[in-house]
Amino acid sequence: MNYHQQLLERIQTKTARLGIVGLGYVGLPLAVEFARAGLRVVGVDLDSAKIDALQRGESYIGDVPGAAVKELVEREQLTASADYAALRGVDAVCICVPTPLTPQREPDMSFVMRAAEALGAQAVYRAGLLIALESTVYPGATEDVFLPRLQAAGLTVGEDVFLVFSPERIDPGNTRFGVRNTAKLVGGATPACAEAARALYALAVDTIAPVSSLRAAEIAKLLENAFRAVNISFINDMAMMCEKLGVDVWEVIEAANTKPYGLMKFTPGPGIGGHCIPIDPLYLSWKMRSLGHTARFIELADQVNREMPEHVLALILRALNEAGQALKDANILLLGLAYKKDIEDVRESPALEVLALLQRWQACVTYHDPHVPHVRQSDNTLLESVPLTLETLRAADCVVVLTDHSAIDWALVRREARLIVDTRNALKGTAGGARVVTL
Ligand code: SAJ
Repeated sequence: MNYHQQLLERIQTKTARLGIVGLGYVGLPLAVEFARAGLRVVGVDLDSAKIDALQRGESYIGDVPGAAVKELVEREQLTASADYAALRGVDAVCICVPTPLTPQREPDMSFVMRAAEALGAQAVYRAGLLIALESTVYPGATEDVFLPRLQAAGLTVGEDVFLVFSPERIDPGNTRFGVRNTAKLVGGATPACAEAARALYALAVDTIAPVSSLRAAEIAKLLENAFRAVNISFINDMAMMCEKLGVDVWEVIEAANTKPYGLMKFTPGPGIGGHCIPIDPLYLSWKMRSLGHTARFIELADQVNREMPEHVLALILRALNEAGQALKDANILLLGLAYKKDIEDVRESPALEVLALLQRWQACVTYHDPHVPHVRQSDNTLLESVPLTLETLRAADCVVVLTDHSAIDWALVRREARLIVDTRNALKGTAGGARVVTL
């Protein structure tokens, strides 16, 4: 029996041991789903706080129930370690580490490279292993990173080691789609690689969508997120055009959305946040520049989306000015710092950019976010979320809606605030004395 057949058999009999590198918002839901499916899963993360929490049977990811973690850890179906040596002897390893940008806004592959190095250093690369990269990368990255290391380990991809790219599609806060019911793209270095990965992922995901190559899978993921970034930038530009035309962009969007075909609804906002949409498309535009091609839509979308915090500042300045008030020393209450509704994540959140701009203009800024108890500021001080009360609303010269969390009492906000700049149309359907300026 060859390595490929042995691997397939171990997967199909669920005797395979699976390693997950990176136990964040991608890796932990994946680890839990595979462990629930009956595989023995060992998760590795360099953040010992995550490991300690998991070993206590606790979850630190909003979408992953603590009870599920507790049960799987108690049964030793799921184990966690900060040491890559724990991965020695696994039959498959899924790599779910961050792929952010450098300060120069170019791909930062350091997390993937460090993981690839550590797997080699701990002799995890061995005959019979399946490696699945899930982190969003530039086209060609999976080959660039892993082929040399596997060859150096004396392994031949497609014969005694198997390599695929299978992009994560986690949508934080999405209560309808999770790991199991979101189709999983799988692109293999060879057909045998893809077959092994399809067998593995079929244990945790209902629908597997095979593609012909590593690059096809890498680029499909970039298409998904560039599609969102470009369309969100377009609707942000529509908001700025409608403002100049004196028309409510939210009404125009709802009107256009009555068309039952040919339109996908996007909504304007204070910019785009998260660790994917603002970042992933730039992995593609960066690669294209190296090939002498300008990814014009991606680069323009990035420019428009990054202008939005300044545009929100201009709305606030103008609204206060019309009330005869300067921004300097004005009491500004921000509602929502998370990068999108009903989640606790503030990474890349445009709300943080709005906060920083207002502070630079010497406004007195406080915030309320029911999901974000505090944020660390650039000067390393902690800013705490204030309670949403009559006092905090009435004390504000301007309330700025940046995240339309469901848990916020928008009717109270509308009743008690004097002036509101609403970048999310969160006040739709409310009534009250406040003057409301929408994006
Ligand atoms: N946003 C808008 N207007 C919109 C939609 C989104 O301003 O019409 C903003 C959001 O407020 C947020 C940012 O864009 O700041 C990104 O939001 P998102 O809804 O794209 O969600 P993410 O980045 O958390 O997750 C996305 C996933 N979400 C959706 O497709 C709905 C999914 O595309 C990917 O699985 C994920 O990125 C990823 O990890 O790549």
